[in-house]
Amino acid sequence: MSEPWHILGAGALGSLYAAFLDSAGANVTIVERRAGRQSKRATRKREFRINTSYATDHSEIKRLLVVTKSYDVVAAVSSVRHRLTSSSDVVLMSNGSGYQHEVARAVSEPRYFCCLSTEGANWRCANQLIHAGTGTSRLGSIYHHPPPDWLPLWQEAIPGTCWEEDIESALWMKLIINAVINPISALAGTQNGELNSDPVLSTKVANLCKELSALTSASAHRQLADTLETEVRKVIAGTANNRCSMLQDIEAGRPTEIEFINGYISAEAKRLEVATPLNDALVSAIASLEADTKGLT
Ligand code: KPL
Repeated sequence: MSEPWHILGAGALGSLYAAFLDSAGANVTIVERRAGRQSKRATRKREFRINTSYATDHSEIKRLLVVTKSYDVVAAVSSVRHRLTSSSDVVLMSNGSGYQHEVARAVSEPRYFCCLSTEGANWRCANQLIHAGTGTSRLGSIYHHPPPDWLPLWQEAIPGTCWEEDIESALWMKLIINAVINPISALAGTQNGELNSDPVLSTKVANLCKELSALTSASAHRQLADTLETEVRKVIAGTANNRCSMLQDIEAGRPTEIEFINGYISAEAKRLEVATPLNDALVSAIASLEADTKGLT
């Protein structure tokens, strides 16, 4: 029997992975950080046979998947620090960059892995999860750990799971994709597809890709510079009917992940001494939009 899996951040994507692992026979537990959410999870527990535990419990966590918002990863993992040891493995699966090293500094006991997922999931209603799009799950380690012993379980449970030796380049490409699609469509209030079909938005995409290609050429991922725009356009086409996560956050009055996406890029640009005025302007524009909409929801 494989080690039990714990999941922090049981939104749509976290719950989809819980269901995947459960269907392959893994023992899956959702970790709640707040009291009072038991009843909602109890209904889900009947559907997926998934357990609930609280962060404050004491049993050891051997396998942990973290699917919170990027700005919440450090707090989420810290809340179960007393349950993690040097034989624990933690898989980080949030958008953006920067939090991976931050959390490893804050909670240094476990081994960390990253997962880049292109699965789509959303809630039809409070307890009914829809698997909206089949994608891939690329696993890897920015600390150069070898493939873990639970990789075969993931490959059985989650179709399209592969081990990525150069996960850092894959993370950079995903960062660029989010840095282009999320703020432009959030500011325009549109589905992703309009970024290819609307001439004004499409020009914004082209200009930002050009700026980020120049930054990529100066980075450790320079081999990706020439393909950035093609990759971004492909994801726009493949997710044409999506409203991106940043737009959903704005509409729900939640904080966005702008600091861990375009904010991280601005910091990298400063470090590499490359000017990124379009990207920097998007950070400010989203921060203002967030401030304006906070009180309205
Ligand atoms: O990851 C996404 C997001 O919305 O955060 C994309 C790929 C842009 C899909 O909407």
